[in-house]
Amino acid sequence: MAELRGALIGCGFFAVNQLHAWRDIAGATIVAICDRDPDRLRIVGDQFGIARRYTDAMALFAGESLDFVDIATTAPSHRPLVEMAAQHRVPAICQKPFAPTLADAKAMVKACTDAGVPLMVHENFRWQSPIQAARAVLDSNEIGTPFFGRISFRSAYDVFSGQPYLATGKRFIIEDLGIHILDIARFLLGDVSTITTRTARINPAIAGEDVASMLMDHASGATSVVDCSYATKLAVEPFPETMIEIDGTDGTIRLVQGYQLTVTGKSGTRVTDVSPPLLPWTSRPWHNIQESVVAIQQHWVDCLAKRTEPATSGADNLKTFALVEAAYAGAASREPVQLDTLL
Ligand code: NAD
Ligand code: 89Y
Repeated sequence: MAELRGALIGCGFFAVNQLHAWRDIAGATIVAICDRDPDRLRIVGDQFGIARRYTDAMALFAGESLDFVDIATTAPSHRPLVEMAAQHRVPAICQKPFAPTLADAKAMVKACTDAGVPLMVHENFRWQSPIQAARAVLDSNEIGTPFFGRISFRSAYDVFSGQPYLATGKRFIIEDLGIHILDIARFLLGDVSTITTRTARINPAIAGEDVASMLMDHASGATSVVDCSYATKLAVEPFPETMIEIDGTDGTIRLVQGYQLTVTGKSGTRVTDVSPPLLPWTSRPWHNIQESVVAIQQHWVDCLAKRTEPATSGADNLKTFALVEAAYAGAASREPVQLDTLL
């Protein structure tokens, strides 16, 4: 297959990882970049040797012949940019959170479906190698049928210095980080029917909630607890590790700090180091997230080649995004929220 020609819109903090990852992926090249901030455009264009640069996305679509666009801006611009891609019949990847509201996300899925173009949300946490290792254990049936899960992310890492907008939004941890952890819960235990949520703001310097505890019923009958915090000071800072406990009819999975995976099942107990690899351009502690960027972008290229739907397609991500909306609604009402009322 000929090399795919892609463009990246949004050359900020996280986009640098996406551009490094594109360099590692065979079959696709980023031929043009766009950012409305000329300084970011220059810095990133020079760093990655990309000469074709635009400050306006309309001009990018008009000026380039593209096989896909990779949208790495923050949520407020996602809907207009995805709709622009659909208008130009260009397949699109959109960073999480998919959109500011579920209504926007649904409109974006419809625009791409109507235009007949693939849409994938860059929901990368499920692509982290430790999470994939846990999924592989479930697929092997070693622990039987899961009936309980706890997916946990607790940290006090300063995410605000790299991403200052996280301190100012009315919504914080569920929309920014919890979305990944909720997606991992769906990935491991299946779709969710009901969610009950409690939130708190511990850090007085931020506008949104930095603690969220969620209890979920899965359609399979399993129960899960998803708990997230950016107010948890630990002896050894675990950022950005997600811890996992799954109990099944024949055994258990435990993914603990330090990327140690313990599986007790039909063939006894096995402890494995599932640390993510340190790639030449990645650095600790972000390497876990950075490596998953390569995996999800490779998945996109594979799906375009095979004309198959990406695992985290726009349509799939509506179910993760609905959990975010349901969590905020349930935190406000202190009542359980049924997901089928939103989807
Ligand atoms: P950022 O503010 O550093 O960068 C965004 C860039 O987009 C800025 O340079 C801005 O000028 C540009 N931009 C915004 N609107 C634009 C438009 N309409 N046209 C052209 N350029 C535009 O933000 P960031 O921290 O890089 O985050 C970007 C997205 O990545 C967010 O949605 C964030 O949640 C997500 N993110 C994902 C992960 C992950 O692991 N998946 C990690 C961090 C951030
Ligand atoms: O924006 C967030 C994300 O997607 O992963 C971690 C993060 O950078 C901070 O919470």
